[in-house]
Parts: sequence; C-alpha cells; structure tokens
Amino acid sequence: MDTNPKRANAMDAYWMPFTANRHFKQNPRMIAGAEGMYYTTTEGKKVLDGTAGLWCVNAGHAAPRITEAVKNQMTELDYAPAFQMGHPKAFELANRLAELAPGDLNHVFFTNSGSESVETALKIALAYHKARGNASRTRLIGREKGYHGVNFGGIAVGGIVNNRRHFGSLLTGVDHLRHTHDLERNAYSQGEAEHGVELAEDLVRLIELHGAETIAAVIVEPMAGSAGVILPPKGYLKRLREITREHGILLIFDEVITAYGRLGRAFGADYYGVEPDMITTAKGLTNGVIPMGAVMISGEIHDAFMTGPDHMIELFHGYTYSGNPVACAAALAALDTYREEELFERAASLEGYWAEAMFSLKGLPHVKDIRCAGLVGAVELEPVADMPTKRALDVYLRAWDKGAHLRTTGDIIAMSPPLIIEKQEIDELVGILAESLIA
Ligand code: PXG
Repeated sequence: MDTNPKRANAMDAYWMPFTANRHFKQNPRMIAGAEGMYYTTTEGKKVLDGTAGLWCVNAGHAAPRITEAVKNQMTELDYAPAFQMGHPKAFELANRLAELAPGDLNHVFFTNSGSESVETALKIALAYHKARGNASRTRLIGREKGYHGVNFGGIAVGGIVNNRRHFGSLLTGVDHLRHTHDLERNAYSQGEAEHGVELAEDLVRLIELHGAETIAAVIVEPMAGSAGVILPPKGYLKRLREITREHGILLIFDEVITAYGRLGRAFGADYYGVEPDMITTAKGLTNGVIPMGAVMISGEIHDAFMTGPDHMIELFHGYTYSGNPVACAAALAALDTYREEELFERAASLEGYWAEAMFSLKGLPHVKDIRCAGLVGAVELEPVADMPTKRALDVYLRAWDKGAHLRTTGDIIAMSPPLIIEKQEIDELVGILAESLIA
C-alpha cells in the first residue's frame, strides 16, 4: 500500500465509509467506469453490477437522458439559493413526485440523502404534533434491525447495533418494536413472510408502556434492506397502520431502498398496499448520480403548519442544497427514464423469473434461507463458527473475481440489480453466486 499522502494515488488519506479500510487498501477493488449493467475496473475487467451501486442505480449506469440533463443544467443554472428563493425545476419535480406518491402524500421536502430524509421526517413529525397543540407527543418508535441512515435521529430509531453502540446515548425518548426476522418459522417464504403478523401488536405493548399521548411517530422500512432483506410478515404493515391511526401516531415508511421501482411499483407502499403519512426516499430518485433525497408528506401534516402570519417561516428546517438545480434536473430525467422505459413495470414482470433463479440456490452449501421481493434477493448463510461475516465475505470476494458485484451484510448476501437487467444477466448473476457458494 502506498501511504505517502503527497502522491496522488496514495491510499492513506481517504478514510473510506463503512469499509474495512486496512483490508481494502491491501487488496483494492477500483472502478474506473460504468455503463448499463457493468462496471469496468482500473485493470479493464468487466464486472456485472448485482446491486445497482448501493441500491440506487435503478436505470443502469450512464443512462443517457440523465447524463444529458445534468450536463445541460450545469450550464443553464448551476445553483440557486434554497431559502426564500425558487427555481422552476424544483417545483416541477415536487409536482411529479406528488403525482407519483400514493394517496394524499402531495407535498415534498427536498434533502440530499436518505439520512437527511429520515431526520427531516422525524423533525416534521415532532413539529406537526406541536403545531396541533399536542406537544407531549415527542416519542419516536423504530424497530430492531431497522436502518434509517447514520445521523443521530436515524441511528437512535435504527436498530442495527453496530451503528448505534459506538456513538454515545443518541436521542432520548426512543423505543423499538421487535424485529420480524424469524428463520425458524419463515425460512424460504415466497412473497411476504408467512408468520409474524402478531409482532405488530408490539406497538400496542409500547403504547401501553408509554401512553399514546407521548408518541409522535413510528418509522419502519416496509421491507428492511440493510439488515439483510427482511420481508414484512403478511398483514403486519396493515396492522401497524391500523394501530397508528387508532392512536393518532404518524406512520413513516422509510423507502430509501424500496422507492422508485425496486419492488416493481413506484413505492413499497404501493407494493404492500399500505399508505403511510410520510415516505422518505433518496437513492433511485436521481439514479444515484447526484446526491438527493425527498420526503413525501400528507396534506394533513403539511396544512397543520400553514397557520400564523404569512410572512413567518413555517418550518425551521432545510439544507443549502435542498432542491439543488442539478439534482432536480437529474431526478426529472430519472423519472422520465423510469416512465419511458417502463422500468417499474419491467421490474414487476421480472419478479417471478428473478425469484425462481434465486430459489434455485436452495440446497447449495451453507444456504439457510432465500428471500425475494421485486428485484431484491438475499441468501442467508450459516456463519463460520466463531467468525461471523466471514462466510458471506468469502463468497462476495469469489464472486468479484468471477465478475459480479454483490453486497454482504452479516452472513447474508443481498442483491438488487438495476431494473434494466435482462433474463440472461439474471442467469449470469445468480450463476456466479451459485459457483461462489460452492467454492
Ligand atoms: N434509510 C434506509 C432504509 C436506507 O436503506 C438510508 C436511510 C440512508 O441513506 P443515505 O443516502 O444517507 O446513505 C438508507 C441507506 C446496504 C446499504 O448495502 C444500504 C444503504 C446505504 C448503503 C448500503 O445495505 N441504505
């Protein structure tokens, strides 16, 4: 490893995110280019992208309309102040998203990432109750194994232990539902998990413990991605919706992974047929090319803020880059691409083929569960004794050598290819995974 920081290609200066830095820098995997379904490494090797980047490049790499829109926007309007100032594309994008979002989620707040979308939704939930005179509703409820980004609100409501345990006492007034991962009862479920609807009653337990009048919101991923593709039990999300509605608690779906076609519908809310009060998104919004997030908010929540004198700011929240013009141009072009290439429908039509390919891995060494939804698939492996994560990491590295990029989380392999994937590329991807599981 070259550690001299004075040399441009030295590797020491860059402290890489969520990376085993020392291991990576001894065996770097460097990407030089990407197009469609494939990366090209700095050594000129082609690698099939089995994960749409980090679950974000839904239209495939270098989608021409998006590239063009970004180039044009850079010369037309590079930046406009986000506060007390507007530009047409931000309004156009908000309208497009409001149209796409389910039910009356008709208002959009722009952020720059999934983590910021989560912080925004949690803050809006608290401020909404305060605006309505329910200032005692300050408690936030997440779920074990939930991933809601890496900022303080998100790790407080999140339930991935390593993302929390190193960072002090986080937010106060947070509690967690039990997770729904249950291999004993649900291994190899197809579609939603068969068992576990009763876990939604955990919310009733927390309401009885804390009092509904102290709870502002519940935030869950409709399908938990980062924890290793944990499918909601049948009827679970509907029951959470009923309980939250009954008790005046807001329901937030964190759809940073599931929005924009990943499950074959615009949103996970559509896929599972449950309508929350807010939806947090990012990733596929711009196809990953420019950082951007968006929170979809119900008319009822929005309108609760629109009181008081007109000249007063209604919500004391926002980012320098909220609705950045180049990000808006990228997002509009991404939405055009999704629509014109019918990528959400495409994902839906491939769901069965994808699941069949994934389930063909049943019976291979160390495989103990397979889970699929839309164009997401995961294989859970038996860990190596006393060496958690090693089994999946070894499979991942073998697959990389064979020309496919996968993701691992714990001893789970997760895949989420771009929605442009062809059937023979599904065969190639799952074939490489099969070979990598065997040796
Ligand atoms: N919420 C959810 C549900 C997410 O999946 C975030 C929030 C945070 O988004 P940002 O844009 O701040 O990273 C995420 C991000 C993986 C993986 O492979 C998942 C994410 C990010 C990187 C890797 O599991 N999810």
